[in-house]
Amino acid sequence: MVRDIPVHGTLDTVTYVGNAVRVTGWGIDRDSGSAPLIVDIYIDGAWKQTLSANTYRPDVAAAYPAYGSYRGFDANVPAGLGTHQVCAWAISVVPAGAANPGNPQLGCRTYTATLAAPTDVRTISRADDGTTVFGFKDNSVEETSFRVVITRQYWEQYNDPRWGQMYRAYYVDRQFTVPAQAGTAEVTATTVTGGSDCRTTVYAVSGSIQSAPAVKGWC
Ligand SMILES: [Ca+2]
Repeated sequence: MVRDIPVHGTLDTVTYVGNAVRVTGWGIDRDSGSAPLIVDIYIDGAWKQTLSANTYRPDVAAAYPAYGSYRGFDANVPAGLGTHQVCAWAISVVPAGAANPGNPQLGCRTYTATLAAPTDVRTISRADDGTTVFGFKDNSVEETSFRVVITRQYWEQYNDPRWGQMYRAYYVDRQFTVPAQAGTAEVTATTVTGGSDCRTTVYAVSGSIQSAPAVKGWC
C-alpha cells in the first residue's frame, strides 16, 4: 500500500521591511524528490504569495542530508503597517493512490509595524514677506503624504485669582499636505508665516495611519 510521507518544515522569521515582510523558513517532503516544496504565504488569512523552498540552508542540509542544501525559502511578501499575522502552508506532495493528509501549516508569526515619524524639521530660508521654506527627513518608504501644521502662539490675558499672570496660548494657523516622495529623502515645503511666533509640526501619513509628530520649536 502506498503511503504519504509527511512534510517537515518551519516558518522561521517574519520581519517587516517597509511595504513588505521578509519571510524565511524551510520545508521538505520526500515525495517531491529533487523538486522544491511549494509554500503558500497568507496574511490575516488571505493568500499573498506562492514560494519555492529552494534557497540555501546548510543547517537544514546538516539535519536532513538526503535533501541537499537548497530547501529554504526567503522572500519579501507585500505587507502593510499595523499588526498582522503571517502564516506559511506547505503544499503536500502525495503519491498516487495514497491518502491525502491535507496541506500542513509550517507556522504563523505576528508582526507589528508602525509608521516612522519625520525628523530634523528645520527652517531652510525665510524671506521678508514671510515666505518660509522648511525641510525634514522622510524616514520610511510607506508614507503617502505628510501633514504639516503651523501653530502660532500669542499672549492671552488670563486673570488667575492667585497670581494674575499672563499665559501663553497657541492656535492652529494653517495646515496642509505635502505629497510623499519615493524612497527615503529630504522633503521641502514652502509656506507663508506672519512672524517668528509659530512652530511647525510634521506627521507622516499612510492611509488611515499617522506617525508620531515631529516638532520644530519655532518657525
Ligand atoms: Ca508527502
